[in-house]
Amino acid sequence: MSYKLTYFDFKGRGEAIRLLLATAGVKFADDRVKLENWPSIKPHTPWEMVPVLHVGDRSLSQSLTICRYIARKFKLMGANEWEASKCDEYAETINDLYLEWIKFNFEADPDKKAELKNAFLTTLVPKYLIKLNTLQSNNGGNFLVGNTLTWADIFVADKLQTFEDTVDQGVLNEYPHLRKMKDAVFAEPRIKAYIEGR
Ligand SMILES: N[C@@H](CCC(=O)N[C@@H](CS)C(=O)NCC(=O)O)C(=O)O
Repeated sequence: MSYKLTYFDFKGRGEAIRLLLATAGVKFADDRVKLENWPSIKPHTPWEMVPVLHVGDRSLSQSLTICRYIARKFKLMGANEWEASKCDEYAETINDLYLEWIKFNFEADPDKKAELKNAFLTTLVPKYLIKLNTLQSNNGGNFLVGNTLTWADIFVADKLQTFEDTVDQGVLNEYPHLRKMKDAVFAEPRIKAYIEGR
C-alpha cells in the first residue's frame, strides 16, 4: 500500500501524523505544499483543507481522524477499548489547548497577540497541563495510557514541543511528568531517526 501525506512545509497539524507514520515504520511520500501553490491545490482536496492522507487511491482528512486511522492500523491505540478511548480523551484535550495556541499565534494585532499570549501562559496552560501532568504521574512509567507508547503520547508530545519552541522553552518546567513523557517519545528509535533525517 502506498501512503502520501499532503500538508504544508511546516509542523502544524501534519507533524503528529508524520511522527506516527515514522513510528509505525511506514514509508510515506511527504508531500509538502508550498504556500504559493496552495490556492490551485485547495479546490482539489476533499474539504479544501490539509492535512490529507492518501492511502493507495483513497484519501482521508481531519488530522485527528488520520492519527486514529494510523493508530488503529498499526496498534498504537492501547490494549483495549477503554485505553483507546483514553487516548482519544487526552489527544482531544491537548488539541483544545492547541486551538487556543493557534488563536494567539496567528493574531496580527501585536497588542492583542501579547494579551492572548499572556492568557495562554498564565491561565490556559495551567488549566490543561496541571491535570495532564497528574494523569501521567498516576499512570506511572513513561506514558499517558497503559504501559506502552500510544498515539496519544505522540500527539501530546508534538504539541508540547510546539509550545516549547514557539511560546516559552520553560513552558514544561512545572510539569515534569509531561516532560518525561515527551522525552520518552522523542527518544523512540524510529522517531529519533525520522527527526535526524527530516
Ligand atoms: N479540523 C481540521 C482543520 C484543518 C485545517 O484548518 N487546516 C489548515 C492548515 S493547519 C488549512 O488547510 N488551511 C488552509 C485553508 O483553509 O485554506 C483538521 O484537524 O485537520
